[in-house]
Amino acid sequence: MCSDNCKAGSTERPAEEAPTRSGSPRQAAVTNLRGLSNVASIATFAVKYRRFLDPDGQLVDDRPPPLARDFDALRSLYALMVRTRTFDAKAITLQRTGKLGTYASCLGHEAIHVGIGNAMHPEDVFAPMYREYGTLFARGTKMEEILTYWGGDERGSDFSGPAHDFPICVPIATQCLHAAGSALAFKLRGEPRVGVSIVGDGGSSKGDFLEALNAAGAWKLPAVFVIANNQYAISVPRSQQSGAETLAQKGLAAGLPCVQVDGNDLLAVHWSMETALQRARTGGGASVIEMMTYRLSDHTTADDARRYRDQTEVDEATAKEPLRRLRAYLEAQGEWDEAREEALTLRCAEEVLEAVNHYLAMEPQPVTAIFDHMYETLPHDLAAQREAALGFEEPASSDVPAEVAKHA
Ligand SMILES: Cc1ncc(C[n+]2csc(CCOP(=O)(O)OP(=O)(O)O)c2C)c(N)n1
Repeated sequence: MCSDNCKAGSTERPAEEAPTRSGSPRQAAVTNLRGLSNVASIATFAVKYRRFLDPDGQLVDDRPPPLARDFDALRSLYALMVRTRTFDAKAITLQRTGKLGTYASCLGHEAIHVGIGNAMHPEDVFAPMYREYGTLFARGTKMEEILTYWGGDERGSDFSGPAHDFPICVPIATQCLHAAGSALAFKLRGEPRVGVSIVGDGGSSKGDFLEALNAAGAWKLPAVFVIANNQYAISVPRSQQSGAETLAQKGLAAGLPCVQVDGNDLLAVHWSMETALQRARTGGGASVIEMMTYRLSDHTTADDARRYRDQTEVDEATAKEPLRRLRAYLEAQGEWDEAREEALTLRCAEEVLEAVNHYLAMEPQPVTAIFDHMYETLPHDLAAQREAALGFEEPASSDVPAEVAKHA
């Protein structure tokens, strides 16, 4: 399915050692600069781009994947995207009102996250970064668990999703090594399972990412490496991160098939994931997928993106966002309407409210909990800190004298 989209290049020497000129003007300039214009290429590469739905929700490819006609599936994927966005908006208001710690929004990334989660099998392993709520929800994680995590409570990492998935990973790109490691284990055990990781455009500059790709290429591991290119690594724009024309091509040096897709097009995301997962599951090795999107929110609630980008840029990106394009497609097919949208909006609001109430009603953990899950036997310096932390423990409400409690 992927052959016309993912063919990354050839390392065979051409039969005729004739002068060739291939690739981009940039490549040609480099070749000429070095005075090598009379030698043959030994490797040429291309990175293909795939989009099925344009920003107006029109099909732009005459060979859409079967999902394009599976309206039950599309409606439920659209519903999950709306649920995710409703959750995201609420989480930000919780942070603004002091009920949640710093939070990383997923606004604009919903097609990527939901598409990945839906294409994966439960037995696959997901190694997330920190904003893939749509994937986590698709895999069974509860909204209150995400809130608990961002509320600074480690119990939130005990997701109801598959227990073999990795927790949220903040050290940039290290999760790619976790996916590669899982994939190595699956290969050694002969299990038809896939390790999947996702990294940002910024994270794709890290050694961890490139090392994971190298291991996956060298050992033909069953892995999929997604780059969610949302155009910014906090305040650093894509143009300042890399001189490469695409980020997908970082996989070429590792010998991996690479493709770039429209990450706001659920059909393209899902198609590319299914293709890569199937390749990995059937012994074909790993793939790299660069999914193009735009971070419509601040980087996190600790950021103010107005300081480094213009509103016009955000407005242009908003016109291409993933929910309105899928809704427009469904409406044009007579598979969605205002009444369905209203009912969905209501359901999502209720579900989010229930999750928030659940989260807010949780009994806080004791202060000492932060010491209790890392070591079997606590090193002496941490044991001393644990002892000192007991002094910060708030008295249980029943221990507080009634007069004090009244004014608390
Ligand atoms: C190893 C490491 N270095 C630095 C940071 C600080 N940091 C947090 S997010 C971020 C930018 C990540 O940008 P990108 O990879 O593009 O992902 P995005 O957040 O845009 O989805 C940085 C540098 C970190 N968390 N880990």
